[in-house]
Amino acid sequence: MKILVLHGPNLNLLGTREPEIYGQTTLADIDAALREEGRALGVEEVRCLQSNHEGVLIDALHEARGWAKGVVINPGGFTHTSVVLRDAIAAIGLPVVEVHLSNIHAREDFRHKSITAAVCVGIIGGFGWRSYLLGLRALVGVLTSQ
Ligand code: CA2
Repeated sequence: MKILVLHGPNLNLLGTREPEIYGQTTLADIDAALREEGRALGVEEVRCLQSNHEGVLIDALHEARGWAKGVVINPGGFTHTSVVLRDAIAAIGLPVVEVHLSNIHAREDFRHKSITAAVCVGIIGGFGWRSYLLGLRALVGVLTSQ
């Protein structure tokens, strides 16, 4: 079982700005923790990609059909804006878990709506970097019970 992890725009800045909201953990730390968690769960590969570009994220979702069993995605700000990302998630036919570092419902009104959530198998948010690990665990649970 191989899993794709996608990080959306600005998440490359993690650990360097706004630590009061997003914590001090860097994206490299999160990717390392995900790979370790994947090993513990018996996942063959956890492949991580960050992009600030909608099209790159969509291409990665399309390509995942050829090699991955499922996807963990933090769409970043695209969560609240991107119909095209939602369409790509819906189109690929793979289980996708949406994760957020922050609790989007406890923040500004414009973050309360996720355009992408309805086409994901589930969403996890508010647990900082641990949201990703919880998302990976949930995805593996879904895949092993299928
Ligand atoms: O809580 C999350 O994971 C978000 O997806 C993060 C997005 C935000 O737009 C969503 O509403 C919720 C923002 C990611 C930006 O990350 C930064 C990290 C460090 C410094 C600045 C931005």
